[in-house]
Formats: sequence, C-alpha cells, structure tokens
Amino acid sequence: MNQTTKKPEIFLVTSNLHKYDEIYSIFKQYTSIQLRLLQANLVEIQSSDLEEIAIFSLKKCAKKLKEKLIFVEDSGLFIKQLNGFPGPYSAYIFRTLGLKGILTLMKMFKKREAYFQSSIAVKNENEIKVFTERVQGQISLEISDLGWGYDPIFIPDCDGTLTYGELGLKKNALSHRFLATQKLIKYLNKCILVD
Ligand code: ITT
Repeated sequence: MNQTTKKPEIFLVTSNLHKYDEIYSIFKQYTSIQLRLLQANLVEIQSSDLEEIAIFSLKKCAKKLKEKLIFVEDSGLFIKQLNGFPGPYSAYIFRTLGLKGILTLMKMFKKREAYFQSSIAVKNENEIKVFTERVQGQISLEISDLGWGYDPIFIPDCDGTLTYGELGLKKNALSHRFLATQKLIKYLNKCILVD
C-alpha cells in the first residue's frame, strides 16, 4: 500500500504578499513544514508595542480559524531621531507621508539612525509564543528605486552601503524578518516535527 504522510503545515495570515514570499523562501531553506498563505486584512490595536499588536491580531484570527496552526508577523521602522516614529504606524505613514515625506522630515537631522523590527506571534494549540528581532541601520539620503515598502530608504548596518531594496535577494538572509523567522522555525521544528 502506498502510504503518503502529509507534511505538517502552518498558515501565515497577512495582506502583504511580499511578506509571504520572503517568509516562504526562508521556510523552504530551513524546515520541512509547509507554509501556507491566508490572505486577509488583520485587525490591529493601537499600541506602541509591535508584540502586543501581533498578539492581538493573532487572537482575532484564531477565533475564526480554531483548528489551524497560524501566525502573524508585524513589522515597523523606528527612527531614533524621530523618537521611534513611524514605528507601529509604519503602514499608515507609508500610505500617507510616503518615503518622500520621511526623507523630508529627516532633513533637519545630521544623524539618521533607525531599526526595523519584526514581531511574530504564533498559536500552537493553546500556546501563544512571540519572537522579536531587530536590525539596526540608517535612513538613506535618497530613495533607491528597488524593493517594496521602506526597502528603498533603509540601509542595514551589517551592509552599511546598500538599502534593503538594493540588496535584492540578499536582504532575505539578514533582515529583521529573516532573524525572527529563524526563531519561529527553531520553535516549530522542536515542537511540531519532533512530536
Ligand atoms: P499585514 O497584513 O501582515 O499587517 P502590512 O503590509 O500591513 O501587512 P506591517 O504592518 O507588518 O505589514 O508593515 C508595516 C509597514 O512597513 C508596511 O507599510 C509595510 O509595507 C512596511 N514593511 C514591513 N516590512 C517591510 C520590509 O521588510 N521592507 C520594507 N517595508 C516593510
């Protein structure tokens, strides 16, 4: 008899396909767990804490998707000279001020330090876990043509010259999302693949 065992799967709930693509390629390299997409707009609370926002969104999704192993990922760009702005408001500010607006605000500062944060909240049966990572960097002087979201203006310190956008596929081996996803995969490999 030909018995095929189904690979374990986990669902990422997001409206952002770039996010899904990046996490998908990390999953492919580091785990046999299958990543699936549940495309939906997340319900987000107002909070200065991305972990809190991620947990809230996850719990809202979990009410509708009781039987599924799911996670959400919340990211934000925190600019030191702007006291952490746009941070939790990154999506709204991207849509309203845009990259040009951010660079205009930054004109009054000599230093342009920032970090990108990724907070992943996962629900495995009744357990909720959160994994957070940050990448330090600088806001560029100009908007580079490549990448999505804030990619064209964020230069990670580990490279020091190129924006996330200019790094192309290399971004996905050093980004805030890569580091947080690594932590998620380590957790999943331990508790899902071992059982
Ligand atoms: P969700 O449905 O998963 O919430 P989103 O696009 O709203 O998708 P976030 O709230 O996590 O995602 O992101 C806040 C903003 O930061 C949003 O404008 C994104 O485009 C941008 N962003 C997030 N991660 C990014 C990355 O790796 N590079 C560039 N911009 C990013």
